[in-house]
Amino acid sequence: MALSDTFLWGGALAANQAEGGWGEDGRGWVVTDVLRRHPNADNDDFAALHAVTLESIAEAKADPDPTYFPKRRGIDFVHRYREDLALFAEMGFSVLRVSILWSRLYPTGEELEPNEAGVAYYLDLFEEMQRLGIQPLVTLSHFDAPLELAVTRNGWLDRATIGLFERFARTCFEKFGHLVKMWISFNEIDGMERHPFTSGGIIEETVTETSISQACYTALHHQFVAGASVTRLLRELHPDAQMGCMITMLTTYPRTCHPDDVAATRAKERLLYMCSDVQAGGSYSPIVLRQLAEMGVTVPFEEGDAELLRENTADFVSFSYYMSMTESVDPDAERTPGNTVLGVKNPYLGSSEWGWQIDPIGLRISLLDLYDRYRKPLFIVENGLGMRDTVDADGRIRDDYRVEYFRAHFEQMIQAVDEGVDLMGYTSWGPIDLVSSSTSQMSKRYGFIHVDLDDLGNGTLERRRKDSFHWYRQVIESNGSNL
Ligand code: BGP
Repeated sequence: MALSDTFLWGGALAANQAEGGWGEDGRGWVVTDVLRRHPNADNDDFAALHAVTLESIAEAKADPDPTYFPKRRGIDFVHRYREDLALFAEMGFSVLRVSILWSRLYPTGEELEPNEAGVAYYLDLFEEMQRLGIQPLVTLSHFDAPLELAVTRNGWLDRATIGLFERFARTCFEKFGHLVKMWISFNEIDGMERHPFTSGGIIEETVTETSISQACYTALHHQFVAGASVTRLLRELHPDAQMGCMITMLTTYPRTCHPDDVAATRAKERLLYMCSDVQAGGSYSPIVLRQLAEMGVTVPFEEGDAELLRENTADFVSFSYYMSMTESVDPDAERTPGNTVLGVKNPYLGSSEWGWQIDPIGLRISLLDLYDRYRKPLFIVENGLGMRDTVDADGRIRDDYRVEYFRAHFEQMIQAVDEGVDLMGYTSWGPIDLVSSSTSQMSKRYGFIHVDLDDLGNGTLERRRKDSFHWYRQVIESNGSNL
C-alpha cells in the first residue's frame, strides 16, 4: 500500500523562533523576546531558562543586545522568506506550517486595528507560497502572547484575553482566509503547566489564584473557549476551511507490567488526552475533572462554555511527536530529560544528544491510538531530531543520523496508514535550522537546510543544503515509497 496522492509533505516553523525582525515595522514585544539563553551553551535547564519575574522582564527589555535573547533575531526569516520558500519548493513541499506572530498584527494585543505592515508581510508570505504551490498550515498561537498582555493581564489567566484573541483571529481569517485553508488554534496547548509563561503569558509571582496549578487550568480553559470560539468564527467566514487542535503527543508506556505501574501510566495518559478530548471530543472527561478536583483545581466554567465547546470541535487532530515516555511508581527509577518534561528512562531506547529518547514505533502507536479515540483525520505537524551538525571542510553537512531518524519514523507512519489511520500529512519540525524553543540555542539543529549562525549570533545567516535535503526531496518525489 502507499500514501494517497493528496498526502501533504512539508515542514513546520514557528514565528517566534524563525522570524526575527524584532523592533521593526511596528512589531510588538512577545513573551519569548525576554527569554535569556544561558551563557553556557550546554546548559538546557528548562525550568531555569523559562522562569521569569517582573524584574527579569524589565531587565531584558532594557537590554538592546540580542546576543542572549536569540529569539529576537530568529533566523531572520522575515527578511529571507523568499529564499527559504524557494528551497522548500525545491524539496517539493506541498505544505508549510507557519505561525502568525500575534504582536506583529497587534503589538500589545489591545489595539483596535491591526498593524498594516504586519498584515502586508503575511499577505506576501502566503501569496508567495501560493505561487510556489505550497499550502499554508497556519498556527494562530505558538508561544507568542504579546508581552504586554503577560505584564498587564497575566495573559490567559484573564478571561478578557479571549476577546482580544478573537479580534486577532478575525483579522487573520478576514485578511488571509482566501489563501489559508488549514488552521491550528494553539500549539501544544497542553504545555500550560510545563511552561506557563510561554504557553499562557503567566508570570508566576503575580498569580493570586490559590495555586499555580489552579492558574494554569484556568488559563487553559480560557484557551479552550477561545479555540472553540474562533473555530465557530472560521466556519462562518470560510466554510471551506478547516481548524485543527494540536497536542504534544507523549505516548506513555509502563516501566514494568506491575499493575501499579500500569495504573499510573493510564492516569498519565488521561491527562495527556485531556486537551484533545475537550477540543476534538467536545467535553472534559469526568475522570479528569475528578483528578483535578483532588488537586484542588476547579475549572472556571461560565454559562454557555459547555455548549460552545461541544458544538465547535476541531476538524482534525494534529500533534508533535518527538519521543515516547515511560512511567513508574518507583521513586528510584532512573530519569531522563524529554521535551520540556522529565521522564523515566526506557532501557530499550537510544536518545539524542539532548537526551530525548528516540522511538519510531511510538509514532505508529500514537497514530493508531489517536485515530481510534477521535476518528478524525490526523496531521503530524512536528517531528524531527535536534542535533549539533558540523560543516565539513568540503562544505558538506553529512547528517546521515537525521536521515536514519526520519526513515525509521516514516516507515512506522506509513505502516499506521496501511493499518487504517486517516493521515492528512506530515510536516517535519524545523526544515531549516531555527532557534530551539526549550533552550534558546541555535546549536540544536533540526533542519534539512543549515543556517550559518551560532549560539552567540555570529555567522553570515547563509543557507546551505545538508545531505538530508537531497534525501527528503526524493522521499517527497516518490510520495514516501523511496526511503
Ligand atoms: C515543540 C515546540 C516547538 C519546537 C520543538 C522542538 O515543543 O512546539 O516550538 O521548538 O518542540 O523543541 P526544541 O526547540 O526545544 O528542541
